[in-house]
Amino acid sequence: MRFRSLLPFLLCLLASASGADSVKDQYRKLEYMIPMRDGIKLYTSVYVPRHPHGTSPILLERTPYSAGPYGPDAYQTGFDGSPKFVKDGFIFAFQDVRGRFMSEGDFVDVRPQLPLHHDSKDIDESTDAYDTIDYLINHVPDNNGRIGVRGISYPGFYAAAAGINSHPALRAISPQAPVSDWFRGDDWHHHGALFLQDIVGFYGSFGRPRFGPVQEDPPSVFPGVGKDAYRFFLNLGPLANINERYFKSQLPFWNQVVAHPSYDDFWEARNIRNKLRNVHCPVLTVGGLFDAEDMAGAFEVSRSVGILNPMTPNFLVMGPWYHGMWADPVGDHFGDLRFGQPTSTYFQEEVEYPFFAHYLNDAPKPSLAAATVFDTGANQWRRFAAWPPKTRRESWALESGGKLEMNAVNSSALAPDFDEYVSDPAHPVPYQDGVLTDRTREYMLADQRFAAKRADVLTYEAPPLSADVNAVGPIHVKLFVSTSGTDSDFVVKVIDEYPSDPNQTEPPTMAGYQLLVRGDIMRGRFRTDDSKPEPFVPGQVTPLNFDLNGICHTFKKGHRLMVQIQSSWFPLVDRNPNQFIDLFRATEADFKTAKIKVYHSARFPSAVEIGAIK
Ligand code: PG9
Repeated sequence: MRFRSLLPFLLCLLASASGADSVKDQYRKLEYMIPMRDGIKLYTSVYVPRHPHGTSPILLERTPYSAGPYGPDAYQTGFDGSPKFVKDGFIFAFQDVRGRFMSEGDFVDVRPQLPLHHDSKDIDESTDAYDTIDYLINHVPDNNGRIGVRGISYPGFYAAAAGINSHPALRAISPQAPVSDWFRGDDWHHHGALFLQDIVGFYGSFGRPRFGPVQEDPPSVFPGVGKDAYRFFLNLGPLANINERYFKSQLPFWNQVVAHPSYDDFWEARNIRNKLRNVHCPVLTVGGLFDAEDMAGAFEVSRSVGILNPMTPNFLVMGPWYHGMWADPVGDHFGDLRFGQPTSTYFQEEVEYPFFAHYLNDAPKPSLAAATVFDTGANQWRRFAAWPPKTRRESWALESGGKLEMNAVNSSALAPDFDEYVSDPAHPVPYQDGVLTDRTREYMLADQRFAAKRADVLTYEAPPLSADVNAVGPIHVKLFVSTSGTDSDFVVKVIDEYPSDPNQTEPPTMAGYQLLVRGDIMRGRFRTDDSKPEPFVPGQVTPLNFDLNGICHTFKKGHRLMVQIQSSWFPLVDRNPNQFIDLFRATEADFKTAKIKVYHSARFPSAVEIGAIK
């Protein structure tokens, strides 16, 4: 979670004089309660240069995480991105979205976008942005009549929403790791599977009702997991215990999650992807290839803007980043990976600043490709005319004996045509090795050797590559499976196994490393239609097809492509009782072991398909 605007507030409390004073030296702070069309007023803090050089553009962030610090003399300690923004005299504005912190009104999580707006009562985040922009342009001193909106994660959702039916003064938006769809791929669910630790930890405080403007988050009703999240959530048991022990049905959004266990009108209304219409301003969508929270949102918002607004300049940047890492200093490493270059600084100085400086302030036009994506195996930026680019499809087939072969024909008719394991909800596969407290960001690229040792994880590996494979784009998972239950989860992980011989060019620390390049989970009941969940017929071979988020990764010569399959990923994801029942009402007795089979035969040729360039 990135409580980005909250950070300056916290830092402000602890700040050495340097931060806030340096901002206070250069900027003066104005505070507004901006009236929306329905009369609700939204708190907005605006930092304007003390010594303006003519007029300047406004860079706005709309956030549910506090536009504080509040009060005329409490200043933020700094602004995200290149210092050139400040040097150019940009004006910075921060707004508490409707119903949050010091703004009036009622908060609605990922507020549904209205198809039409008949009168002033018809409001949503696009109208609140429109009314805010109109007010700022007409009230903020020394502005040049042009506004940009940016934001990371939840603020990224509001940046995307600001582009819908965009105000003429809105000249550029940058949704960064934006929420796009909370049931299919962002934050709380991936392919319908609930991301347990994230949602419980987040809503314990964020989800508590508010009874009027406040300056701080309420204390969480969730006590935290202590030292060992795996043990905590295993002891917690079925999902029903979350309300029973902690939330007490007092958190409205959690109650809505419980009431909508499949994709329905509730989730459709909150899916911004097909609402991104009439986006008249250029869009720079940003995401991280190792982002554990809203990676899907970056790909999906960019794709949707392009489809629904074909004439609008639309740029995507995906770096080797965890959630929001592109806003942090330098960015030359993450986990055990070293990138050999300051990827975050590159983004801030060569992409984000030139993008806004051009469209808001007539600076030279940056030469941005449609998609600028970092190759996490070759450690280089690649530029594509479209995302995903045209690729050669390579099918890597699962074979008996734990082999993975490209374009194999499942040759041996004599070999057993399936592998099997027992999935036991009492002993779920950890999502990462070790005793862990908070959900890590490093799991997205962690060494998978810990999982390979488990009997309930199937591992398939190819021979050492004879040449580099430049894998680009989404990965298509095409399995044939069975379960002895009536529902099960399937986690598929695509792994880059480094050579075990330390004499290779790789750093010795990476010898034998099984680098997770991409993994994701499919809740089996949603395999055909997540609005119509379907049970398995116990023991019946069943196709299971789904996509893993895009990658841009060179599997180098001498490395091995590896695939792991398992049926739990805990406590990242809640456990499946291996029964087609409502998981929010399951009892401990409902959790059963299941025998899982993965087939690999001429008749049932399980495989993963990657796209390769060159
Ligand atoms: N991904 C985080 C989040 C988004 C939307 C709702 C709740 C959490 C975030 O970093 O904001």
